Amino acid sequence: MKRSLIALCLLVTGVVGVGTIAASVEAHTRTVKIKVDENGFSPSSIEAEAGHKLNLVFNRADAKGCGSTVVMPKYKIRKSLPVGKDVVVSITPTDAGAISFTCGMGMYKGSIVVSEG
Ligand SMILES: [Cu+2]
Repeated sequence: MKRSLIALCLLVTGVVGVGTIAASVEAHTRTVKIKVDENGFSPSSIEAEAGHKLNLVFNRADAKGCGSTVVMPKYKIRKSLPVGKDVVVSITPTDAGAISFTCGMGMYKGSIVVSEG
């Protein structure tokens, strides 16, 4: 009887422990929606922390302007942006500093400002 109670305690502790880890990873992931239209990216400046995952969710509002592609040279990312569809770009910056992204022709500019995690 006492033995099974200890086993139960361990089980509960284990479950709580796993739950806490999952929650903290989740809390350290930042997701930012970015609208792409004829004015460029909004927001065009995004803050992030080194070592924490960042999901940028690009959504092209209309076919005007030239936001059909997003490019992030540092990570060799180049993605098409179909109108009205969420396109996710996930990165985990390792160092503090600025990471730029642009449209396919470099007219629309955006920047990820990474601070020490
Ligand atoms: Cu352009």
